[in-house]
Amino acid sequence: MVGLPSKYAESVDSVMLLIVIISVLLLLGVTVAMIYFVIRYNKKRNPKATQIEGNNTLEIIWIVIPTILVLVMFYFGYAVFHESRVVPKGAMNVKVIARMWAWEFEYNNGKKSGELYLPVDRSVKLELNSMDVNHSLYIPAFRIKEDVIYGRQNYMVIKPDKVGTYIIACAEYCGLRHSLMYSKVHVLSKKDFEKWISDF
Ligand SMILES: [Cu+2]
Repeated sequence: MVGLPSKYAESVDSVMLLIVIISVLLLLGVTVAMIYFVIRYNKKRNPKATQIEGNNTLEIIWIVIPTILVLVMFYFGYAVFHESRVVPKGAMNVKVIARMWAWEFEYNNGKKSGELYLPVDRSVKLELNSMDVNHSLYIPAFRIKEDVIYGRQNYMVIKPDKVGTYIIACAEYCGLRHSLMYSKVHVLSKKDFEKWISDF
């Protein structure tokens, strides 16, 4: 998982990979069992239907193993989700204002921008506000997405580890020009960010 712009994005991809692996194993298991039964119990080999009584061992196995699997998926999924809801101490605040159909980012010193500029290696709390309808702030490269609800403040945590430019999208249908509601996040070095934030 080289090339992702944050450790959080790597965690999300690891959980996704784990769930895909478990799903593929289950698919293979079910398919193999199905093919085996089709061949083993077809009319030629088994002309008279076999009467199957209960089998406790089998029933315990197919209750216990799937339960463990879903608990494992839940555990890792929740652990990573939880990380995204905790705002670290000393996080920088940026106010996000969504409206039909543009994003605006406002900094503590009053600077406003249509694109998001962030310093590398620093946790940022994005405070999500809507001026009109429901939107959703989606930054795919960082694997984060959060609803921006009118009349309610929501938040999102982002901590970029890599300098670069990434896409921001609105992921909640919000009207006619929703599909054009894009912006960018620019992750700058600390020095470049200081220069950018103090220049307005
Ligand atoms: Cu929108």
